Amino acid sequence: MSTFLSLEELRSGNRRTLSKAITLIESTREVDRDPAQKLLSEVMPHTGGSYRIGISGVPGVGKSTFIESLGMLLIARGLKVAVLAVDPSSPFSGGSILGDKTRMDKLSSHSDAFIRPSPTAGSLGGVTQRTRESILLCEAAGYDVILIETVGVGQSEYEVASMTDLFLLLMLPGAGDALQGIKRGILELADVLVVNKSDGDNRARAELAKNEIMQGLHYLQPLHDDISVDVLMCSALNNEGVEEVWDHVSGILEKLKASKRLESKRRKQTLSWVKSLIEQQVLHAFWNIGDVQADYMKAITELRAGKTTPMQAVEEVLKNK
Ligand SMILES: Nc1nc2c(ncn2[C@@H]2O[C@H](COP(=O)(O)OP(=O)(O)OP(=O)(O)O)[C@@H](O)[C@H]2O)c(=O)[nH]1
Ligand SMILES: [Mg+2]
Repeated sequence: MSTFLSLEELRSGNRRTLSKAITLIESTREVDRDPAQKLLSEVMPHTGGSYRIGISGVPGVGKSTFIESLGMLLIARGLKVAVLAVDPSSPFSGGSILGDKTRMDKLSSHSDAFIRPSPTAGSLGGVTQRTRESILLCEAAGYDVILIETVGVGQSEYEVASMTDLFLLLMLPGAGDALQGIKRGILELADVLVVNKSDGDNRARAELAKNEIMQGLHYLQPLHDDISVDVLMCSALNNEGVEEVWDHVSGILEKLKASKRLESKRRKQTLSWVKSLIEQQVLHAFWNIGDVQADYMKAITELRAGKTTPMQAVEEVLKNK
């Protein structure tokens, strides 16, 4: 597969080449492993030039609609936009991309945009791992802004926040509804909060949500002394307030960049990525040691039969490894 992929072609911005490159790094085939690693090493000097933005929120809050609206705005400003979706819960590849394509109608057919669905759950090393590498490929291909959509229901937020420069959380109108379903920890990840669907009959309810969220934020320690976490309102559907959201977001990003905080944030992210890669490989290697799987099944069977304790079962599996 790699014979079709040259760094020059990728750098020239060919979208098909970028697609193929992502397919290569997502591949679980052993033969693709080395070419994928080689390609990633080659692109490294050409990465880091984009703004990486995580966009999250409960299902149906309007993430895809927001990305369509923001994406078209960015393109109008002369930027190239890549959209990556992370949905670890998706049982098959691109579970929601059919819906997304219709929500991102204009964006998906624009030559300055690139949209990629979530990798197949069960990819080696996990979905978010592949997304981190896809970001690098998109940067090498010349994309200026990379938007990463993730469903706001679990672990994926933490992982997306750990690979982006800024995390934007979309919220629903209505007091009580606003914080519903959002775990406190996820609120803490947000650099910017936006109440979407602030249109028509929802306007008053959006104000309520905004106030409630601001009160919730009151108890949180801000991430930076000089950058407050603000709550904005928009209607992604009607294209209202999205420009203000971008001005706010880009203001924060420019501030982080000018003060070198962006650089140090990314450096820390890379270090913890390396650490988690090592941990993953060690785990992978462990489960593939000769008798480990058989010993595990045996220990579990004995545990179920009440013949052993959990600690003894662990010892049995780890013995002589
Ligand atoms: N009134 C109104 N409806 C909106 C707005 N944004 C999105 N919607 C609608 O909300 C529904 C869900 O929008 P999506 O953009 O698919 O939401 P999502 O968060 O991407 O959903 P998942 O990908 O399924 O998690 C659609 O019917 C949209 O038309 C908005 O600003 N105002
Ligand atoms: Mg969506």
